[in-house]
Amino acid sequence: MFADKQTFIKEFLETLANIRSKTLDEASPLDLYNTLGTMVRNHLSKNWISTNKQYQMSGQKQVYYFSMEFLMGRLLHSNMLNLTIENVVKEGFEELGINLATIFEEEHDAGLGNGGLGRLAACFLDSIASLQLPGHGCGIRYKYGLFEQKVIDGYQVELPDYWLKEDYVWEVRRSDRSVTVCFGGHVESEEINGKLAFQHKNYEAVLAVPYDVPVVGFENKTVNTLRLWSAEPSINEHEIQTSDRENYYKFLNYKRSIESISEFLYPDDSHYEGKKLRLKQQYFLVSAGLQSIINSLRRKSKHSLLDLPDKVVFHINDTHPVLIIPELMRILMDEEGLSWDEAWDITTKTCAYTNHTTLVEALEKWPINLFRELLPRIYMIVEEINERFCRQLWERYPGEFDRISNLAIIAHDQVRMAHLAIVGSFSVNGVAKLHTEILKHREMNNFFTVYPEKFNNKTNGITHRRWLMNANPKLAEHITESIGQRWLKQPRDLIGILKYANDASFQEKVSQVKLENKIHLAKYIKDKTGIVIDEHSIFDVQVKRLHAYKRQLLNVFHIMELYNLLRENPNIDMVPRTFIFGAKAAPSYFFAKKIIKLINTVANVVNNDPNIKGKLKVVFLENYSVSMAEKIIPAADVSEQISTASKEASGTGNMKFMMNGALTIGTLDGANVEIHDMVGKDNIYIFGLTSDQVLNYYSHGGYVARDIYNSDIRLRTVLDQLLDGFFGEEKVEFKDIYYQILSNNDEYFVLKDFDSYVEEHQKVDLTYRDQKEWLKKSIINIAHSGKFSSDRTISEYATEIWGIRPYKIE
Ligand code: 26W
Repeated sequence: MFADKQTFIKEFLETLANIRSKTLDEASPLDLYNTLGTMVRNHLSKNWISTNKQYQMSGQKQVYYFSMEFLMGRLLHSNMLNLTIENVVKEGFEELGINLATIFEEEHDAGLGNGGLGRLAACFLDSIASLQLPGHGCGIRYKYGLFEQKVIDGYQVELPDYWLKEDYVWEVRRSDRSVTVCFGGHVESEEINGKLAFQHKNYEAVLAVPYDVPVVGFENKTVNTLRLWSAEPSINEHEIQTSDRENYYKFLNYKRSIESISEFLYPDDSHYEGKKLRLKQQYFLVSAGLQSIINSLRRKSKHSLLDLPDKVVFHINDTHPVLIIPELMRILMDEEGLSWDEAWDITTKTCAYTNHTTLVEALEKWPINLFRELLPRIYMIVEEINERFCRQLWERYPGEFDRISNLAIIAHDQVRMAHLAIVGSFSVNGVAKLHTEILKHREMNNFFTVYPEKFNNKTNGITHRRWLMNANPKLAEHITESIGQRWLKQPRDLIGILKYANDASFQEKVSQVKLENKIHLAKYIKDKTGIVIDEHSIFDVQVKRLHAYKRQLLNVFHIMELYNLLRENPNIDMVPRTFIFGAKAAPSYFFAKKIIKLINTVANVVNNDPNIKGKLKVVFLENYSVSMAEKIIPAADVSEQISTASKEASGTGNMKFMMNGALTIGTLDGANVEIHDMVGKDNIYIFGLTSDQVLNYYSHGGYVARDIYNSDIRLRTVLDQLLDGFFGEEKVEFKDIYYQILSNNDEYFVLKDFDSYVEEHQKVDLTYRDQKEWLKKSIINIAHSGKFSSDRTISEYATEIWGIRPYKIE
């Protein structure tokens, strides 16, 4: 149907009539989107079926990536790119008078994730399929994705994100593959043939129904699967007599409580909350996913699961799906009849775990009462894992109570999920070199001593197909014109443009593309916010979740300082700057929401002050999302990656910006360290404390924020403006920020790093005036960004952790 323009047009009009009962002139943009989406889905279905068949026949080892979050964004454009049908569609649409770009805008983002961890999972799926690897995602089909953010009067307001309002063209409901997940009840044991057998009784049964989403590889025939689970009552509605009122109401309550399991995504990615529903979600995902995988293995061959580690590997994306470890033990022992030792041997050879954060407040720990009540059999297994582990430790460290209780999986009436993950997995990895070193030598040092062989690093990556080819097609085209198209499949080949870093015509083209992208973004900003920005100003961008450690506050303080300078002297010599923010705060994260209010308050004053002659503009874009990132990042000049060193495990936005030619201003944190290593110190703006310095202050003290307040007049002015109503708000509005810094001694070293931050920004300003120099640095960044393609990351996972090989689909 995409063979040539005419065939496409014919099929398009037919499909439109078939599925929407409309002719072209009656069709809305949404009709057109749905029609095209359906066609693309139909087009890939042959390869989807054959991929599944061929994996099944070949008995290839496959990876299942278990994650509570998949932040997929939109799929139409990326699927079309991977299937190489974009040109035909574009030509066909031109003839029909349809603008393809506006049709892409009709797709609702699949926002089934919070931020870094969820987007990483989505990039990984793209790379797994593109590298022809047998691997699939396993997640939850939340009815509501991450909330929609509105900014009202400068404050964040959250609205539900009902992304399934229109039919989702990419999913296929597979009720024939439904499984049952059991909660609550109690466990009875009896001896059968000299062996203890456990039976789960009186449980609440939940039907888990899978919805499959295809994951298309780039220019190959691989179509892997993202399987998302939805919770439904296991009793059918028509089995209930509606005349029996009491019973019917009971059923409705039960139905509601079951459906709540897959109702919404928890919107917090920084503070762990011990909510029962969240634990329910976690077990629901793991149990449903695992049962369906085991069922399919059983369908394939009748023999036992003893060779499971040769057939599959389960990847645990942070601790959220860690219950896969006891769940697998349960299935192997209670259903397959294996012994503890056999089951443990298999489990610890099939599970691998990635840690994504060292923030203590994000570590998952479940109260044992809640855990035991909800998952009685699973709790028994975790208890046994813990006992055996502690016994082993006792042999190794006799008498060292403290050390053992530090390492234990269950302690102080809590189950520590990270401990369970490390003990039950054969691999534990961090997501950037620095992060892994911090895990090994600080946060998880005790475990590293026990299991040094398990620890390894896999620096994150991003798919260059979505983030360069799709988001910045003109830059991609320009690169291809210069070095050929091998880089599309071998992103490391981007290094080929290094030789053009000083080439005037290459620079000119890069500059032109950037300007076009900036004009585009400026128009978008004007349409969305009414704010007019100068496309020749420096676009200085910080887009990411709002969190104290990411230090949007440092950025705002810098803006306030610039504004104070401009008020004093509107003629100061500076390149005009536009600061652009996008950030969602967790709904219960009071401090983060205050910072959003501060950004908007400062923006309002600065943007409306005619005296500063448009030299400074501040834009807060509401509802930051994957599709918005695709518009912003290609237009950025400066990428703000300014977390307190040691706090950001990796960051992936940093990589997206670099790949699109923005220069980074950042701390030596997360993957910034590796970006710095790649591009060299002259092509990145590094400032602030190092992670060692930060960690030293945390352990030994010695930092007094108030001293800086007292000695630095710039900061004193800025901080005082928070309290004196300078920005036209009530005086109490920002007092919490003020006291967080001065009374709580500035936990994230905002004041400490301020001076060096400002100094680097001055260098940015100076360099930008010399466009040749700036473009050279920009090109050097793009040239080195190939390392940060998730294709590299995934090849490392495949060979060093998963032990899986590419399998070519014919
Ligand atoms: C319990 C609530 C909760 C939910 C999600 C706690 C923590 C999380 C995630 C682990 C937070 C997260 O997204 N971490 C980010 O992971 C990215 C991918 O590895 C990294 O690039 C970011 O640095 C890290 O903050």
